[in-house]
Amino acid sequence: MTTAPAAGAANETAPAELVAGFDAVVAADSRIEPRDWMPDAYRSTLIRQIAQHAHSEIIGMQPEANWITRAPSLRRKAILIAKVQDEAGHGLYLYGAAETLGVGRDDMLDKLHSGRQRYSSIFNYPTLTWADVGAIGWLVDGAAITNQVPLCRCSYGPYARAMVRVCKEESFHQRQGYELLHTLSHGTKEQHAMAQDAVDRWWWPSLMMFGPPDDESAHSAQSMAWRIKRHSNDELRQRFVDICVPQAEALGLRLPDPDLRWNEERERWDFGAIDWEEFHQVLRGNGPCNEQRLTQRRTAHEEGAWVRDAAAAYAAKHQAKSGQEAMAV
Ligand code: FAQ
Repeated sequence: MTTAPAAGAANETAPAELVAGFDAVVAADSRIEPRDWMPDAYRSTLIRQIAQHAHSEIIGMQPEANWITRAPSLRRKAILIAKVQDEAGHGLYLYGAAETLGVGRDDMLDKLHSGRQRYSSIFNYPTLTWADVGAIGWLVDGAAITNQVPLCRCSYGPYARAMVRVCKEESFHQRQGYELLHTLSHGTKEQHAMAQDAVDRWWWPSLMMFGPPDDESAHSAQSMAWRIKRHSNDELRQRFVDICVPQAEALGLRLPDPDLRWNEERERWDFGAIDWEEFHQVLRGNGPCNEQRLTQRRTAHEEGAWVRDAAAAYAAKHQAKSGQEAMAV
């Protein structure tokens, strides 16, 4: 295909053959690659979603990192450090994927820090006890996998390929959370109560991770037509509930929803109403930890300036040296 215009360039008047070529690649379930022509709106939708996803990964390090120094054993501490480090890696793959669309990392971080780009609502809740680390692994990583496995077939190549590796790692994260909760649930009475309390607090926010209901989802229809998203928000939410109910039973924990019932006709679990007002409040910046998360992120960025400067100086020195060597050959 032909070379892409600069990001954001108006291309509403693009020649019909470019549009037809793009449509044919999407319809054939093939991949659009960075140098291919694509509609401006497709590009900006991807930048919005991938940047939001990348931001979620790095902000998502905070609630769990809160427990690294207090993990109950060396084994648990090593696992948690590895997991938090994985989330940083996911952020890097995703920022890299977004950069292929012509947007700079500094620009994305600037938009995160100034509230012009979002991160997932889920990371605005506090981790009050050690069991929250298990609930995040089981429920938050579980929801993330349910949402992200279909993204491995997203029509944009770099995003789809990043998702393959991310999903493998998330699946390990989910299992460690499940195992942690299983241990607590089958431990002392106090440990069981702590696990139940964590599940009580994380269940509903996890269901909100899938986004607003389909009839209020501004972007779903277009994103599905472009095969960025493969399933609607409600479809994935339902899939997640169906996976979690038997797992909760195996864990010996209760999901905090009195309306949870098996529906013979649908062969799916019916579940209670989600408090969408709470979701909108969190998106507006009024969740329990929004301010804390962004303040900590901005501080980390400012305090890390010397690392970025040192890396840039090293890269420039290295480049100058390899330039001199090339001249000498
Ligand atoms: N939080 O029209 P839709 C993880 C916004 S990674 C905040 O339905 P769309 C790993 C949405 O941006 C978790 N905002 O939007 C981990 C839009 O805003 P706008 C992150 C939300 O894009 C685990 C508006 O609402 N995963 O957890 C949320 O078609 C453990 C209308 O919504 C991803 O980002 C929300 N929950 O569907 C890390 C996956 N939901 O621009 C550490 C990729 C919606 O109109 C520890 N993203 N909004 O102002 C997606 O699949 C999609 O973007 C959705 C939303 C499904 C999240």
